[in-house]
Amino acid sequence: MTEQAAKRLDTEALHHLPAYIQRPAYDRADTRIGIVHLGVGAFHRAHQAVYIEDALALDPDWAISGVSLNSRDVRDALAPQDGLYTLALLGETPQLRVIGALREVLAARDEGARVLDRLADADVRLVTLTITEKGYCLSAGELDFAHPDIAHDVLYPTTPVSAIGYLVEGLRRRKEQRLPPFTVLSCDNLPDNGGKLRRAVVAFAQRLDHDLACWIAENGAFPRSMVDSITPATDDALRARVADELGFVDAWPVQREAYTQWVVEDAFCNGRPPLERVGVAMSNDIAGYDRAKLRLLNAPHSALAYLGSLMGIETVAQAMATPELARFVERLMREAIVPNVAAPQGFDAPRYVEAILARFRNPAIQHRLSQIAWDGSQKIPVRLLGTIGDALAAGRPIDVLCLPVAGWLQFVRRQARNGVSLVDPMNDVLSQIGRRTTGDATHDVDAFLALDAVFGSLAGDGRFATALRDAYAALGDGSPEAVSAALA
Ligand code: CS2
Repeated sequence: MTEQAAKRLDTEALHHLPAYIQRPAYDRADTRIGIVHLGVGAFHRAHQAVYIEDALALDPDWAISGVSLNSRDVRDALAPQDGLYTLALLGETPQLRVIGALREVLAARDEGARVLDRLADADVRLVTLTITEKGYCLSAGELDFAHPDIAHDVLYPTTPVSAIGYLVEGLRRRKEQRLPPFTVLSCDNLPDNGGKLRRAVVAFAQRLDHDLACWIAENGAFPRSMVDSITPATDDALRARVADELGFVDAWPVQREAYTQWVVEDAFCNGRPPLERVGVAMSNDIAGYDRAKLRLLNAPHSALAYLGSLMGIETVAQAMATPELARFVERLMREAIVPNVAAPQGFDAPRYVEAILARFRNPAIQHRLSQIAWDGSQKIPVRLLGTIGDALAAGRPIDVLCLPVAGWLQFVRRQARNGVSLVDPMNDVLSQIGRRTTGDATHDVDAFLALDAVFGSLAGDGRFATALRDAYAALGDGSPEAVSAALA
């Protein structure tokens, strides 16, 4: 590493980067913060912020104030870097690019008042979110008023902790100041993400102030969107490579595959960045896209995560190089999921499946199965159970679809019995059930099926319970040999 490598990436460093490193093509000082982003994690920084980076070269009004709702890590890493960070595009010829779209990074736990000031700032016209499934505090698709964060925010609405609480307090202040609302754009992997967010925000506002709820419902906008790009977590190898190439230390670079897609419903209430000029597909009907992506990419991803982890495999590419697992996931997609995806017009399912499989196989991407395995209680319902419900309603078979669900149960069982806690908001109850499993399919599956927040009404469907017990039994003791035999 050169002598310079000890120095941090920052505004000054931009003048000293190797010429081939792409950097902001606009003057950051001339930009204005027009977007507040809640959940400024790696996915946002590798995806939406990169589109906005391109948009800023066309219109300086849309720089981002990035907010972490829970942790301080991103703020602490990026504040000394003036919000600058490096994006590594993984492909045959890896490329680095320094992104300048984040003009400010706030940690809400310390700087809640500043976050609210931003939300009430007339220049801010768009709030985007990547807070993951659990950040919405939903139960059966509706806002869960029993969730501790929501219960807190109902009591103390001017000092919120949840994303919903921040949005509603920001909107309340705007109404009071006679400012128009901002558009609220969900960028999370949830079906009908904008619709769910609208209902949650309006329901919360309704608890506080009927007029505010009406004002939001009439004047606000909550477009739906579909986001897609595989973004493995940052690791030390990436940090080292970035320092080496840049000649400056970046405390938190991000990486993603070269492929990226963002489909956004064109329904904004207060202007928008020139998204259609930077590769975003603007559409008036995105319902089909988000379902196709969740069912055909995220569901197989979860299948690989749980079945692959049980087999002792570490990454998606390794899982795809394991013949019985690769064969199973292809079958899952082509035979079991495609018939249950009501495709958007012009959608070519076989081509979509082929492209996803090629992305999964990409050996340049070290995407850890353990990362995808997080938050199973939030992911399984939206990725797999909807498909199972549709298949049952149409009288189609569900045995193949139940195998990854059973894989998740076996994974929970294994972690609990090994004393390893899950990265999952339902860790306590899941681990408790996991510890009490006996290996008997009926006993174990029925204990899990009692989790209403996960299985909902599907638990009462005898066909589902039977198929899930069979799949669980087929995975035997969940050992690599047993799983491998079940897939063969
Ligand atoms: C993955 C997604 O971690 C996960 O659960 O399935 O993050 C996936 O990589 C992205 O949705 C791809 O767009």
